[in-house]
Amino acid sequence: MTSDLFHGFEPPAPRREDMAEGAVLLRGKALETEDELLGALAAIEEKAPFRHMVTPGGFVMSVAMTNCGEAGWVTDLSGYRYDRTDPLSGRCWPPMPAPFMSLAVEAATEAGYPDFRPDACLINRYEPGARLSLHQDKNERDFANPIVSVSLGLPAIFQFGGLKRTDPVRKYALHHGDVAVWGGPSRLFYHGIPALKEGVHPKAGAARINLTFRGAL
Ligand code: MD6
Ligand code: FE
Repeated sequence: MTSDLFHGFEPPAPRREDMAEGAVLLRGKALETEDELLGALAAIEEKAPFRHMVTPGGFVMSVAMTNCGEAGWVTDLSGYRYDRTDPLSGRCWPPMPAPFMSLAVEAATEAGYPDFRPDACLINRYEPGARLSLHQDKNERDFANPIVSVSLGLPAIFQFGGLKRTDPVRKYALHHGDVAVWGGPSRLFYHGIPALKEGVHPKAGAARINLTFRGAL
């Protein structure tokens, strides 16, 4: 008989989960630096506020976005692309804060991508009801770079499929502090986030924040 059973403890959740070849989930990886991350985010928002961008098809996105780093991901009626300037201000995006960069490099290294140095960070803010339909991340120049994705605030379901839109999807609950890294054979897998549930997070309020680090240029 194990003492765990005797005391009725749950076994600890695994810290590392493989989602697919090349794709791993590092549970709680961002918790150590959550306050630095959220503080740096507040400073970014002052210079480059969250905004609802328009897709090339003319739909307003339910997810609000901003960026930091040398380049930022933008969409408007003319298409999706990376741009060195914020179209709202006409100025450069705020630089990537040191705690963002260290977390991205550490997580990528743990996941088997030690050479990753992101030049762009797309920041997504979901309020209850906001969603991101199944898509591939394919506006980056070099798919040899993985993507590092940090979840903060309210939990969400992450749908992770395959190379074809119609491939079956697996679902992962992403919580505050979880970091997903994917690249290699799964770099172009379809993924999405169904409508965020209502809630309030003690550190982030009624929202989920997702930081995705990319090698864009
Ligand atoms: C999100 N993430 O988690 C949306 N893309 O809010 C993405 O679309 C994403 O998490 C590429 C790699 C990781 C991601
Ligand atoms: Fe994506």
